[in-house]
Amino acid sequence: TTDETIEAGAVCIVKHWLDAPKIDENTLADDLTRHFYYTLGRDKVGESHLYLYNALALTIRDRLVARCRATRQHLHKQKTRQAAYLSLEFLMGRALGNALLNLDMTDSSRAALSEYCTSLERVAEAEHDAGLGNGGLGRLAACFLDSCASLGLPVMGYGIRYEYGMFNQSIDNGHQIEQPDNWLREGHPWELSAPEQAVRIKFFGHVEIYKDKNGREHRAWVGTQDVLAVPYDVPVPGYRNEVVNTLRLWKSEATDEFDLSEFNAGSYSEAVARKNLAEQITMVLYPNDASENGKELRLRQQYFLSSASLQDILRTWVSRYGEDFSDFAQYHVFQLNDTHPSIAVAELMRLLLDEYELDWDAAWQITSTTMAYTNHTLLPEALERWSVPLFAKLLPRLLEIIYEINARFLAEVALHWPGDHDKQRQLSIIEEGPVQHVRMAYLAIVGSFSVNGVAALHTELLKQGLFNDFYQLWPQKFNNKTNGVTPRRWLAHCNPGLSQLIGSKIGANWVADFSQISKLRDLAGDKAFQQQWREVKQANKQRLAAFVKARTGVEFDVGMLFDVQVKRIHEYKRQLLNVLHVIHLYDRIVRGDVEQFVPRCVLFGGKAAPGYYMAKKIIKLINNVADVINKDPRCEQLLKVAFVPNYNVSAMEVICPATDLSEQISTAGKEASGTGNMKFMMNGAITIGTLDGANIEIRDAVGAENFFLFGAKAEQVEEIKRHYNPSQLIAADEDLARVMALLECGHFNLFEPHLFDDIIAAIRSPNDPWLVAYDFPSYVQQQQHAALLYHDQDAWTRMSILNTAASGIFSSDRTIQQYSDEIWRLTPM
Ligand code: B1H
Repeated sequence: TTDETIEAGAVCIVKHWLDAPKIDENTLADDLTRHFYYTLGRDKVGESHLYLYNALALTIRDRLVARCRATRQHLHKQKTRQAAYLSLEFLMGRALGNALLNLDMTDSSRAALSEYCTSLERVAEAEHDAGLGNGGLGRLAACFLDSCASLGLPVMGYGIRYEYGMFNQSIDNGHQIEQPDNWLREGHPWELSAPEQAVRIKFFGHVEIYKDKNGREHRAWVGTQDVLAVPYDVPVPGYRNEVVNTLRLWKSEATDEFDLSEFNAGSYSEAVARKNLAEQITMVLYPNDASENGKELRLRQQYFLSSASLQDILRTWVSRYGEDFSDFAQYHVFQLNDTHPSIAVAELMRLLLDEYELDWDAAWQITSTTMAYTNHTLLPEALERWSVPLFAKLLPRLLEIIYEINARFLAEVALHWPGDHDKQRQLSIIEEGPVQHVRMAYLAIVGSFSVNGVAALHTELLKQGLFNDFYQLWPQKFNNKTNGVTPRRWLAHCNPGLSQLIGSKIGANWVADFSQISKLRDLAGDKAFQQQWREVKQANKQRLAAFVKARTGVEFDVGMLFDVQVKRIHEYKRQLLNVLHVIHLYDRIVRGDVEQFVPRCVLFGGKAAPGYYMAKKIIKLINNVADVINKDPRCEQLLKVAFVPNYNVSAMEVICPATDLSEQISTAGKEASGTGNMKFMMNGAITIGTLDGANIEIRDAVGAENFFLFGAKAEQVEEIKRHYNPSQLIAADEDLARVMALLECGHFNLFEPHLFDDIIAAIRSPNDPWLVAYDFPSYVQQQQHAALLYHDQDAWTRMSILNTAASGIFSSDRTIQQYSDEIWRLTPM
């Protein structure tokens, strides 16, 4: 037999298999058993839910693979414009429940599992969260992928397959302890690796100039130390539409060649060390939310992701259309999730110039019409700057290209502001100083056709403040895309009780078309419906109480108001303000001021960046305050406080359905958008919040009377800071004075003197950027207002229903539709 006949035979077999798929609803139970017995080689059912989980995941993956192939083939049939979402973070959480929901296979899976005498819930618990992100930015990327697939948009996610995701947090004596998150240890059944599609990534080396036979000058980046990027594909199912998109995660590996030379020279350990160096790149996620730390390895991660993803896309293009890039920009768009992958601007130039030999103008035309940049923060400490010496060492060719981009850009600046040398210095991509730095946000703006913020206020502040000069230069680039969250995971999946109730009233189409949720508005005053709504909330509170009890030992009483703040611990998010209010409630109880006191359970959760001293102190304070309160018999029926360790996506799935009051209390102008605020709103929590980020749009949507507003406004903040005197404010407010007195006498650190001195000093500092003392009185007042309203259960329930009903615009489907219409210009498949 010749190779050809073998191949023909194989094609025939594959075709036969594809034409008559043997996997469908009816074979699910059989496939589960097959994977359990054969793929995984198990026979004892009782031993571990992990194997059943893996067997079910593989069974579902089979079905995803089939649809993924069909989606790819559909795209291959005609030349289709597509987007790539480039992100250092994809905070996916668990995949099983979401896949079952989107494929409508929950019931059949439940039935299949019943033969093994276990519940789907128990099995699903065995899955590790894919915690490849820090917080909002990473989770946004995950919600976006769900929406892209559900809207049938050709969008591929590109990220890093970190060996270790966001660290696991435990609490020891009130202190945060970080443990590595070895999430792949027990396997990751969802991914499929494609080692044959690995690409080479260059680092270090130097640039050589040479002339070709026509006398044209070329640059070659040589003497590099190369690393392989190996793709692992994770399927992303759309909601009941047969579409399955792909999230491609890159893992770094050593190339083979240097192993050999060193190995043969007898330096076995050097060979291994090089391998380790290569594999280091994708070893661990940097755990800093909204602050950069300037580590070389992080820049390597950024370049590794950007280069691998662009090479992947260019290679596919060349294999289909040859090296003609004239209409490339018509078919491709790259969305940069913050500046983290913004080196892609220079890398696309390099690939087009050096690898495919386009001239500068052609390459720039393509780059600057395919790149789009999303900004996620105004905080100066989060704006990425890389030192030029580091760049020169690690990525010499890219630095050259950045200098050239900058030179041409500064010429444009000179034309726009003739003779204004300050402008050129201010806008330069290269920041001058003792050491030069590359301003990554400026590179991203200059190289992109679109620059967007993530909430209306945030975009306004970008245009009027941080990026004002760029806005004057290119007003048409700037646009807003208010964030959203997927209603599949954040309502349909995590709150089955409420979903069912909603479905019984307005039908099930809201899951695919979340604008329909507004139909609930007409039911907000319906007493019978209110009663059912409360019963669902009560059951969810029971579930959360059990969760809190299991993780902290604290017993929440479901009759009390559940007041929740879960998010990364950061001074600007002001968990501290919340603790001060808790101390105030405690003080009221102790001094007997309990008339009209509404009993509350206050829940905190969130991780502090390991190097963030104040954030860790705040965690310790929350825990100490909780200890004192929970042990005091006077508080027993009135106040409970818990800090739930290891807050993550799966924890939020239990927390947000059970929350009554959602704490969104950042200093105005500091939280770009927030997305937890939207998850709580969807699940019928009422927000107590400042006019910050998307809170403003939440309040506009639900009506001022259904939102507890307090605090300084963004435009007042600078003026307040000018003559800020917190000690005076403390003296003038009796409640705050008493709270500070309790803190300052060491009531919450009796055996650890001075423990909270830094926190006290921060609150009392005239330079406190977060204005904790300033906002305290109005915060307490709104908390009291909320408590009184909670007394009137009918009024509260009505507000709760109205919040869910008004949450339609906070679906990430709406956000993605806008990205698609206004930036990507994609056609649904
Ligand atoms: C947000 C970040 C972020 N903004 C640097 N910026 C990081 C910055 O690892 N790093 O270096 C990681 C994350 N994250 C958040 O994005 C905003 O604070 C939220 O307000 C916003 O809702 C979210 C999504 O847009």
